[in-house]
Amino acid sequence: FNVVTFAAMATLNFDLQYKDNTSNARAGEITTDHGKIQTPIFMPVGTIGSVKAVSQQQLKTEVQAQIILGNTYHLYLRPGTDVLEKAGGLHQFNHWDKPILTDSGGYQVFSLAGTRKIKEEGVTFQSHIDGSKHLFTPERVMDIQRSIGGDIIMAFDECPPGGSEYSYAHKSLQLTHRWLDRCLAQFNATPDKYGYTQNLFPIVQGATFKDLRRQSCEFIASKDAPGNAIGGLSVGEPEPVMYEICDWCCQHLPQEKPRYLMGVGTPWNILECIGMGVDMFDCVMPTRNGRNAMLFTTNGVINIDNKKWEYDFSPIDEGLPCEMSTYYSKAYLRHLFKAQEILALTIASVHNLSFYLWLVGEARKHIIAGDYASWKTGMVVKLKTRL
Ligand code: PRF
Repeated sequence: FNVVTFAAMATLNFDLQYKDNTSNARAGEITTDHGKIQTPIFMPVGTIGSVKAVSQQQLKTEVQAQIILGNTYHLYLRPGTDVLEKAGGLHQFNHWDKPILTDSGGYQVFSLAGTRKIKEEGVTFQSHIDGSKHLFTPERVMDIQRSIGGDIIMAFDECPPGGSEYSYAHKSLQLTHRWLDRCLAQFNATPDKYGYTQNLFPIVQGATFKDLRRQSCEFIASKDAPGNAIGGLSVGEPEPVMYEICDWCCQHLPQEKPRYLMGVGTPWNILECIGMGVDMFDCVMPTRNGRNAMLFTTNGVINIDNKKWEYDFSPIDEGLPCEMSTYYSKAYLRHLFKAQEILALTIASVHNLSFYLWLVGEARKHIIAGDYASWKTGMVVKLKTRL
């Protein structure tokens, strides 16, 4: 049997099941070799192959995650591709048997690494762990993501900083497009390593400039990839600009392919962008902010550190189908944070992720019911409330 035919047969499928009449929201189903994903979906971030403070068991039974993220940059630096290959890929290594998506490192190199230099060939950077020097090229990043074995892997892009000028954004976009062609060539020249199909998503860039964004959407659409991502947003631009560019990109990306908005965002950001036609989201916010005592609930935002909760023995959030959110009280979780008990980090992370997964599940229900726009308007107000 021939690997190329097998790969072609099991390429990710996107079944666009419902379109909302009152907005551009869609509900669909992505099928990968590690199972199905119902969209719109939120993907918990598991940077180093672990969603911080949360076990795989909790991700499945409490959070009800359908797909998690890993990061090429981190996994390459530690444990390294040799360990991952000998384990049989990340799914075997961390025992997550549902879909995995890996980001390419094209963002982490810029946001985390020390001194870095961008050239035509790729990016040289210094590890944030030990200062050692490395080179990421589009080819190398494809090879690393082949070794990690994510079901969805991302093209190597440059994400220009928020507020970039037109001339820089334009040059950067052309480089990202040349890198995409090199990613595709390398990806197509290398077989799947572990017997299931990997899918490469290209990334739209172009900063806050509509003509560049349109150019990028058209270039990327011409590659006919199984899905497309929108990068370079939520990097410091004003929120209305983020919404305008996201909406613009959705209008210029293919209807029949999943659209992934990278690294966004707050619960209300997610609801607004679902309304524009985004299908997939990831963000560190529920876990990172959770570890900082910020809770997102069905009634609004809570800072659980606040004295206000000292005697509040009501559940963290009664509105969620998550045991941790309904079983433990606000006063107890506040106490755990005050005492710097490590369980606090787990409860807050599991709760926040459950909330995010609940939110996209509710969005899906309302898209199917055909009343997404009116539901969203009320929900956004409620979720933004500071309790
Ligand atoms: N590119 C990649 N990953 C990302 C981004 C990007 O632009 C963003 C921007 N919000 C988050 N993660 N490769």
